[in-house]
Amino acid sequence: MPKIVLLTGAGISAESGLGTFRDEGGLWAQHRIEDVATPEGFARNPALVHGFYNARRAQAAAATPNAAHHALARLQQADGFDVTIVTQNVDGLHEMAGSTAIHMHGELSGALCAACDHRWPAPLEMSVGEPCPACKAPTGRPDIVWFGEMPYHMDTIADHIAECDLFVAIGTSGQVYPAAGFVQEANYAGAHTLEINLRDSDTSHAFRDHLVGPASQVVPRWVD
Ligand code: BV8
Repeated sequence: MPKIVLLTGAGISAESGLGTFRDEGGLWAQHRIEDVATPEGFARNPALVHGFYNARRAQAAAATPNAAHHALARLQQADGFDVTIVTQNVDGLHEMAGSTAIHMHGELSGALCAACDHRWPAPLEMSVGEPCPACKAPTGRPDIVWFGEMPYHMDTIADHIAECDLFVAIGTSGQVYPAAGFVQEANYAGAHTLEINLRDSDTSHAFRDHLVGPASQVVPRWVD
């Protein structure tokens, strides 16, 4: 059975109204990465980081999957293909559309204890000194992989890519590692590679095929 690995980035959720990071006016134009997406930033000013993720958690809770998410769910449920979705996104829209996905950068819906590594469903608003339900320490943080932290499920992802016949990247700028290196791993594995994006990314050169346009239009056409 043909094995497909799909890597999604913020661009697949853009038409669900969730801001991307590096497009015009994106999240990294409004906030310094060092302040809101690093462990050092969280140690320095936990209230600022909780505020950043509380706002994104509320936006994600109000967002709905778009036609691209739904098309990937159809593909994953179709007979005849073994489809793995690896997402850099933390918004939960793949699951809301009926997919299962590997979340390599964590999830807005999750909370993590910095002291004992316990995980639990995050409240809509997390605050400084959020108590861990397991060890009771005031060390709750968003269950998000920040810069300088090891993304989740890397061994599983590497195994899927090593065995895949087709690797498709959808809506990612190819600027953040290790995700940006996955296409090279797919090329080494002899897989066919396809990039779906509004425009060229930093890794477009490494893909054999390209489909250009908004994900909500291009992905359903490609899937169906
Ligand atoms: C690691 C948190 C090692 C979640 C994110 C120096 C010091 C430390 C590390 C490094 C360093 N130099 C390099 C690194 C590695 C670093 C890195 O890659 N830095 C970059 C900036 C150079 N990576 C890391 O730190 C990673 N960890 O290396 O650990 C290690 C080893 C041993 C032990 C411990 C550690 C961790 C990376 C994860 C960081 N967390 N975010 C959150 O807040 O959401 S990354 C951040 O960027 C987002 O999570 C996002 O997932 C990721 C990628 O962004 P994209 O999804 O691609 O979004 P972007 O806005 O960039 O692009 C949108 C795209 O969509 C565009 O191409 C656009 O054209 C397209 N688009 C827009 N609209 C549409 C569309 N396409 C189609 N349709 C549309 N409608």
